[in-house]
Amino acid sequence: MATLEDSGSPSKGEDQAADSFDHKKFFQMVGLKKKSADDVKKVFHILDKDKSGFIEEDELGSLLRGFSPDARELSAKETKILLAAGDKDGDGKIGVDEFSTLVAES
Ligand SMILES: [Ca+2]
Repeated sequence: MATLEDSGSPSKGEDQAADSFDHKKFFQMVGLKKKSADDVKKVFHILDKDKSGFIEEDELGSLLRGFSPDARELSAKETKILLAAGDKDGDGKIGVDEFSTLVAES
């Protein structure tokens, strides 16, 4: 008899095909995880387009374009998931330390 574990799908009951962005895989793919702390901070400042010192939700949605100009925008759902993963203090935006932690955890 098959068990529930055989399904291999997340238990949330959501389709993984859409909204499939995985920041851990992405950070590894672009080599961010191997970069020095200083280089990770440089990337942060590129993504912080308005130089507010934080990556806000709209800037987070354009994350992929910080690495490739013709990349797609993240969906609203993907952006919220990524924000939730990175926003440790719950202020709704990602600071440089939170970004560094997010990369280090990937
Ligand atoms: Ca900003």
